[in-house]
Amino acid sequence: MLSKLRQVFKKFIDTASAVFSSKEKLLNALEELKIELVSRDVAYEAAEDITTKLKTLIEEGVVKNKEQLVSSLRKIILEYFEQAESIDLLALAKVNKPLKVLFMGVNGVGKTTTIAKVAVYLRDRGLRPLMIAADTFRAAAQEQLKKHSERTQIQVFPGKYGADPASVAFDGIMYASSRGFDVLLIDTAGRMHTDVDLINELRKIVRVVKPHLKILVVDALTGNDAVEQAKFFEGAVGVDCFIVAKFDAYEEGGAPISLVFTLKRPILFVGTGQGYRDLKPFNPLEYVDKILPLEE
Ligand SMILES: Nc1nc2c(ncn2[C@@H]2O[C@H](COP(=O)(O)OP(=O)(O)OP(=O)(O)O)[C@@H](O)[C@H]2O)c(=O)[nH]1
Ligand SMILES: [Mg+2]
Repeated sequence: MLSKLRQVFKKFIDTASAVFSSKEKLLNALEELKIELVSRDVAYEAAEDITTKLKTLIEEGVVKNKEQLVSSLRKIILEYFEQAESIDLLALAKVNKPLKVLFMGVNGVGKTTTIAKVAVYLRDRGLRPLMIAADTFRAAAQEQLKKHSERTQIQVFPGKYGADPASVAFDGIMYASSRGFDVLLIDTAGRMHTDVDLINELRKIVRVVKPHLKILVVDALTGNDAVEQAKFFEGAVGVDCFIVAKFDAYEEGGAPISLVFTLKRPILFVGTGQGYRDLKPFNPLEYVDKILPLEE
């Protein structure tokens, strides 16, 4: 996981540590770092911010050796994650009964699978989730959630293929209201920014459901496009936090930095496989430990 971004930083740190006496060579190394970060899914603005901050620290004489390079880079990146206000799903579920959570994202990123995982995560922690199948656009979507329901024994509120997803979601909320569910996990159809009808439909779902949390699911393997998706959904309906699916197969590494830098919203979980318990809370420190290990 994340090996390519780690290599980029390692190469830069080795090169830069060897040329501390030459300002010109250091600047070249920084420029090279910026380009390589972008090639590993770090959004251009984020890559520029990282290298500009580091350059200033070097010029001010704060960073003079390898250890200081590593610790400064770690600090710069950790600050991005600290700027995004953290979200505690379990705490939110305690104060909102039931907590309404809307899952959205482009086609095939992992929304439906992620809902089943989040449902299992919540049940493991003593909560009662209900999955609401408001993807009425794709015929197989209903079946998919039903299958997850059978396997996990977590209830699903079904919708009909072709029905209005906002009314399915609304009916699901009504159904849940007197039945003691703690969290409602609402699935939606995958949509691209070019699907004007589907985007208007998403706006309608948001108006009707009034979710406490709008989660954008992104596929780590999408690379830099994940940032475009984030900007688009933020503009269309607003995004409260991310779940990054398919993190288990993710080598490039930069997507978490890009997403959080761009929207200043946290990453709630990462998906780490196809199993129901392959969902981990995203831990910025663990992430930074992987891409910029203290000792190597
Ligand atoms: N390796 C891995 N595969 C995942 C992960 N999350 C989802 N997948 C796989 O990605 C594929 C698509 O997942 P879905 O959950 O159907 O995606 P979706 O966003 O609901 O798709 P649409 O509803 O068609 O837009 C499935 O084969 C999942 O098993 C993950 O964290 N790791
Ligand atoms: Mg789906």
